Amino acid sequence: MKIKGSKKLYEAIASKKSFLIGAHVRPDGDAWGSMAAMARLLTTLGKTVAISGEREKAGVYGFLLDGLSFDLSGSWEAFIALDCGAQNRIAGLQGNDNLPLFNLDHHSDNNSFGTINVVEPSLSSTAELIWHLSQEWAVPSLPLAFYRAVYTGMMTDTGNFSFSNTTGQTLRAAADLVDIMGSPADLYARVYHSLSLQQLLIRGRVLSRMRLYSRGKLGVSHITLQDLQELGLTYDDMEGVADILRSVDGVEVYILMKEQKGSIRLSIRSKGAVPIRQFAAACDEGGGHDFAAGASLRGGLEKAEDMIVSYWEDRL
Ligand SMILES: [Mn+2]
Repeated sequence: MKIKGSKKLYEAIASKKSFLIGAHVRPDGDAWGSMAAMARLLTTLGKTVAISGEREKAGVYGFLLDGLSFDLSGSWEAFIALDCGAQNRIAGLQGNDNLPLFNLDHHSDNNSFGTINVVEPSLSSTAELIWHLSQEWAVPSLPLAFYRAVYTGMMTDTGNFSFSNTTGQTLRAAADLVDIMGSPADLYARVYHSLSLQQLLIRGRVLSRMRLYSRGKLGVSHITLQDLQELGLTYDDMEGVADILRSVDGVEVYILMKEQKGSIRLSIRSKGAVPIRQFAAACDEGGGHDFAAGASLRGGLEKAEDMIVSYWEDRL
């Protein structure tokens, strides 16, 4: 696949030696996978690279980062933002916002904030975008760790190749990756079968509190600050929790409300028939994809649930 803007990006990369790489706040599998893949690709091209991120928060994705630098000291010639729909979503840009900013993303609401923008909403993930770039640029001798990072990013953003953003192209890319790197079984196990007991228990609480509205088409549940305290978890341990609400027959839209101090953070998901991005935009702060988005609402859980239920009442 030919990526729009790829030649300009390649030339800009070729003309520079040192790069900082960052992704969105609360990085998910695609964000970590993309950062790791881009760092491996640039290193292979002979560049100096550091990841601007909190390595200790990588959780199950930590294995993708072995040997990569997080040392931000030194001078840098460009910042590469991955998987960020807007500039204010970039984590770790502070102090480096004077650098040329390369924006590589797949969010359809990306507002082209970069000096160079390579945004392809038809792709499943930013990792898939990096895969196509590596093919188009014919980067030789990429390490195994590059392919594993790309696969992990694609796997997590597509719900192990099951969500509506999974296309034939996604699967062909995944097939090419498996041909090169061998079985993806250990990547699946590392990501999906490596929960702590506490992470499993929080899923139990979320399931037991699930409520259905709109004739069973809307599923809502919540996590409180007290839950996190009792189980010794942080919001960084919450990735993927919302998706257990997907299992119920008839549910089209499901929303996990996460209590924060003074506001509620929402994970908003759709099974693929009903776009939810407009709902995210109707919240106090929100953005994302057609079928997966995040937002926040000021106030407490009860007020947030009222807003959610009344919004969807006539729309499902
Ligand atoms: Mn993504």
